[in-house]
Amino acid sequence: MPVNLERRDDIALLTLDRQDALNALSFAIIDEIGAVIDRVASMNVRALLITGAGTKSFCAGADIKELRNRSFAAQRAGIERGQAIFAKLDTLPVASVALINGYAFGGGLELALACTFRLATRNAKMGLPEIKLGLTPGYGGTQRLPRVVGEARALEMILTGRTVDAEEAERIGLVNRLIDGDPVEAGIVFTREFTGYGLPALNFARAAVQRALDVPLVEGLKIEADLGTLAYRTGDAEEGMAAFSEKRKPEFRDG
Ligand code: CO8
Repeated sequence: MPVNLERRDDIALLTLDRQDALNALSFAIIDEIGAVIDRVASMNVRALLITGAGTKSFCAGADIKELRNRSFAAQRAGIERGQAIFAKLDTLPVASVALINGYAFGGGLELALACTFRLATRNAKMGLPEIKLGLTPGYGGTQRLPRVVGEARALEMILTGRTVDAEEAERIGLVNRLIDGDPVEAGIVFTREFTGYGLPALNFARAAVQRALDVPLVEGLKIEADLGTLAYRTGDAEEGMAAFSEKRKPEFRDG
C-alpha cells in the first residue's frame, strides 16, 4: 500500500511508501492521504506523524510523469483537490508532525508545510523546485512557505528552486528541529512534549495561532479572547490551576 496508517500507542503514523519513485505523490496517493486523514480524525489518538518509507526520501513531490498533457481544467481541479486534502491537516483534532527523512521537494515539502510541526533528519534536503519544470507550487507552497520562513526567503526559494539542507532549514525555521536516530522514535519523543496536555487547550491554542497571520491584529486578539475564555471554562483548566496550587502533577481529562 502506498499510504499506510498504523498506531503507535496513542499516536497515528502515516507512511508514504512508493520507494521506486521516492514516495512521489500520484493523484491516487493524494486521494488516499485524504482518506487516511479522515480516518485519523475519528481515531482516538493524540498526534499524527507523517513520514516516508526508506531512508532516502520523505516525498519527492507530485508525480511529474502524471502531470503532462492535461487540460487546464484538469490541472486546476488537481491543484484544488490537493490543496483541500492538505488543508484537512489544519482542522484535524490533533497536531501533525512531518518527519522529513530525506528528500522533501515540491508537493512533498508542501505536505510537510501543511503539518503543525516539521522535524528533519540530518541528510534531509528540501525545496520547491517547480520553477525548474516551468511550473509554480500548487499544493499550498506559495501561501504556507512565506508564513513559515518570511516573504523574502520564500521568494528566494521559490524563484530559484534551490535546495535547502537540513542545517539551513533549521536555521531559517523551516523545520522545528533536527533529529538523530530512528525518525519515528524521535517523532514520538517530540510529540510527548505536548500530548500530555488537554486536547481542548491544545486545539484552542493551535486554532488561535493558525489564524494569527490571516487576520488583522484587532480581530486576532478577539479570537484569542474568545478561545482563551473557552479554555478557561474547561475542567482541565480547573485541574491545571488546582494542581499548581497543590504542588502536584495535573491529570487532564480532555474536557
Ligand atoms: N515524480 C515522479 N517520479 C519521480 C519523482 C517525481 N516527483 N522524483 C523522483 N522520481 C523517480 C525518478 O524518475 C526515478 O525513477 P526511474 O528510476 O524509474 O527513472 C526514481 O524516482 C529515482 O529518482 P532519481 O534517480 O532522480 O533519484 P536521485 O537520488 O538521483 O535524485 C531527486 C533525487 C533530486 C529528488 C530527483 O529525483 C528529482 O529531482 N525529483 C523531482 C523533484 C521535483 O521536481 N519535485 C517537484 C515536483 S512538481 C510538484 O510537486 C508540484 C506540486 C503541485 C502540483 C499540482 C498538480 C495538480
